[in-house]
Amino acid sequence: MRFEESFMHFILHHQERHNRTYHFLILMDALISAAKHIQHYYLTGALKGNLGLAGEVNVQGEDVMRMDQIAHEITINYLRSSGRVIHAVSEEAEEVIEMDTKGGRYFVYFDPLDGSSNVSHGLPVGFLFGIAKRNLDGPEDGHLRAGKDYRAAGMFVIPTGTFTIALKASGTWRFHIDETMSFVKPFRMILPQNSKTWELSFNAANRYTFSKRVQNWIAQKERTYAFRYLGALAGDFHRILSNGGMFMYPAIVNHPKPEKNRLQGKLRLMYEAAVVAFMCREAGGDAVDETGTPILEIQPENQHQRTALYVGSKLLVDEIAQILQS
Ligand code: FDP
Repeated sequence: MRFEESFMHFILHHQERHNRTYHFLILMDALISAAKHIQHYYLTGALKGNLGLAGEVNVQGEDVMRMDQIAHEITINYLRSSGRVIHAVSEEAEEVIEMDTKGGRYFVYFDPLDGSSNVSHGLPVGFLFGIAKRNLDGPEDGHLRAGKDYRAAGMFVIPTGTFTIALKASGTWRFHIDETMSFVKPFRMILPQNSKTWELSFNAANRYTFSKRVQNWIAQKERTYAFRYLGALAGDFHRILSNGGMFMYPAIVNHPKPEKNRLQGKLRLMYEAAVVAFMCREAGGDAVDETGTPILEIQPENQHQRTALYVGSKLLVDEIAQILQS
């Protein structure tokens, strides 16, 4: 009989190999439990037909679907009871959430249900998270951390049962859920060099609202690469990690209704863009914003800050970065 290595064993071995404490293991156990719990709600909710709008508006002024709120509360509950988190930042909460301010070691930034337009269809959504560590030796250094300071970042694609995580300087790894609800079978993700499988992923309806140089670049590339868009960052980025290419959500600068321009882009820096950028860099790729600045270098000024995002194979990201900087 063959037993696949589980994620928890994988992390245990990783911590032991690097002579580290078990605190990170306890934090990961909380995140895994939250993801499984959310997956359960998502599947049973879809079956019962109760994934509708909750009739509330979130801090970004968007409709909150009932699942977003449920996923947020589930995650907060597990993080709090882990006793390892000092502060958490959630897409669903305007303020930073204080947890164990004395004993907590980690800052956790998360979006518990990303890609909410897929919810009412029962299609894939993401649970994205980034983790930074408190400065235990020196002065307190706050929760606003650039992606380069993250210790780990990952995403669950719900309800497909895939989980991808990148560990600082130790690569990006994918796991699949088995019949016992364990994430198993670590597989190291490295972006393919061969451009045959590369894809481009962006919302084509926005194409003519991008800057002229980005539009021109797309026009040059569109016959070279396949095009895919699910509308949930985790699902779209999952494909890019496997196949190579680039996911982009550029700044909206040419909208026919100027009030609808999004000069800062749409996606959130701390719990969306920096999370996928971290995973991408550990898999050999890169990510930049609208000025061609590496996403992982951006120092956030606010936990809900937005950014434009170009993430994927290094060759394409370098190419677009050059154009954006010119
Ligand atoms: P959503 O608004 O549906 O929650 O940042 C959120 C996000 O989804 C990403 O997951 C997704 O990549 C993008 O926004 C989709 O935006 P568009 O609907 O504008 O394409």
